[in-house]
Amino acid sequence: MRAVKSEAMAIQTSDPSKFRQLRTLLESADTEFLMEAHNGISAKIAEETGFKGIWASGLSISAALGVRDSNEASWTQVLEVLEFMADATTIPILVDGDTGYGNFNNMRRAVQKLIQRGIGGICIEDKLFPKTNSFIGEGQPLADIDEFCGKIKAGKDSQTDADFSIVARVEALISGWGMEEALKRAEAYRKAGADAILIHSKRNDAIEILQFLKEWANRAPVVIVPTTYYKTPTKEFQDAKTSVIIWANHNIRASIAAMRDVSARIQREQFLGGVEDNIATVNDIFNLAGNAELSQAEKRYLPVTKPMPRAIVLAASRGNELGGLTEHHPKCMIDIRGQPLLRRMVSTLNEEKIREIAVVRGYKKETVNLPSIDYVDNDRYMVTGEVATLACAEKFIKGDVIVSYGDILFRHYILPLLINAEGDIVLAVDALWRERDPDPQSHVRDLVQGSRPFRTGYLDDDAVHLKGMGRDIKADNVHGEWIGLAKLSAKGSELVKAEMAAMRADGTAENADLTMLFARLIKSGADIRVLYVTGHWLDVDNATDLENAQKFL
Ligand code: SPV
Ligand code: MG
Repeated sequence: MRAVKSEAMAIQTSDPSKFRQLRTLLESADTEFLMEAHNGISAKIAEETGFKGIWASGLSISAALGVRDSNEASWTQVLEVLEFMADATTIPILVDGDTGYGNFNNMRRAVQKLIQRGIGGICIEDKLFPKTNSFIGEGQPLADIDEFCGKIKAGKDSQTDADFSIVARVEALISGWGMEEALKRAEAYRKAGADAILIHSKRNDAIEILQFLKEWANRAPVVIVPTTYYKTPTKEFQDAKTSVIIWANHNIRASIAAMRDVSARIQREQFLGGVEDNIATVNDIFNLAGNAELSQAEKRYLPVTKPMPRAIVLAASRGNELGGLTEHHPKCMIDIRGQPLLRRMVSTLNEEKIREIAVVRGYKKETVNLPSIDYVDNDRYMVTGEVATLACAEKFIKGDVIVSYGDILFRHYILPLLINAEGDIVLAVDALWRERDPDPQSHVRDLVQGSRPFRTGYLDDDAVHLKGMGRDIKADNVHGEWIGLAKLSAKGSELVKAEMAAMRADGTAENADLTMLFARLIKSGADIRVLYVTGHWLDVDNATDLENAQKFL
């Protein structure tokens, strides 16, 4: 069976085990290839490209960490990187274990830790700790053969999975000791239990590697690293029965070149336009990171949260009674202690996590320009009424919606009460309307008759239904004043749109105010609920209101 991606987890699981997969590559009759990677993302890219295995290069991991390939990164730091690489992929990793991080005892512990993290195998080289990269200097001292064989044996004896591989890397050619020494060491390491021999060369041709392969005659799998003899066609190594070829540092070198290019260009141009088409998109990163799986998991495991309503704010009218104060902007933009009225409204909505806000503008619309809001315009605001203004926002009347006048201020607690109130259409109604102004005729007021008046005390929790609305309610029947704030459920939104369509059809939509809309809805059988509040709001119609608004805050 091929490696499988676990559906439920971002961490990848594999079948067969990664240990078996690596061993199969080493023992395969064909020449196989390992691609260098040095962190989670490069490992993912190696797998995505189609490689069957990864070389966790010491040089590359060190470079990616910004340190030298001289055991400057501790072995546990390397282990951390390997853990990310292994979690991110389903293909096996052969880790460049340098000299085994110490003596036989350090090697034993390293092997156990690598197995715990699902690393397929380790390659150790016969040099001294701290190691030096093979391409630096001449005549690097080699490990004592017996000491190195002991290390291989200790590793093999301590592995808890029979398929874990130990590759013994012969540095005799690198250090200038020649072919005899290389073959002698390779044979000793094979006898000590190594699962494969890595023969390394720093020549820029493959002469000594091909000679080694010939004389070795397939006694154990051979791994090569053609970094310096890259011009030799791969076919020559395949014909010589190379087991595994490691492309040892090409991802780190590619990324260094790419990062240099893009950094230099941005630095030079102080502009991103020049590089955008040459770099991976942010979405590409999300895809590589497996964000799709996380969205699926969120659906499975996170509690379902009710989407917050959107809001429609009606702010088309000038506010004539305010005279000169609304000469240059409508009243929703009047400054109330340092902030336009509309901005205070938007903050109140935002505090209740309402983010989708549509404002219908009219008078001096260009001055209504707060950010992060959808605007629609009623350009006929001079000759139309509230229903026509609301109709301009028709595309936003769907799902749960809060409809608000743009000239009101209210205490924050009112909004959550309204959002959570039961009913498809709910109006926030001030039961203390008389205290605001005892004369119902003093200015235009949206008076309300409920199925019962407001009651103080604990028992005011049975539903109140709207019975009448508008100026023709008899004074004795008035139970409150609509504060200009309503909630519609998804069904309520549909009812409102249907009633507005009916009003358009019979020619009443143009000049109607919202009280007429609600009055018609109850006449046609809709259940409109009343949520009583007790003061704690005001609207801004005239200079006195404005004065009260300054005090209200
Ligand atoms: C590595 O990639 O770190 C290696 C191979 O050990 S080399 O750099 O060629 O020594
Ligand atoms: Mg190395």
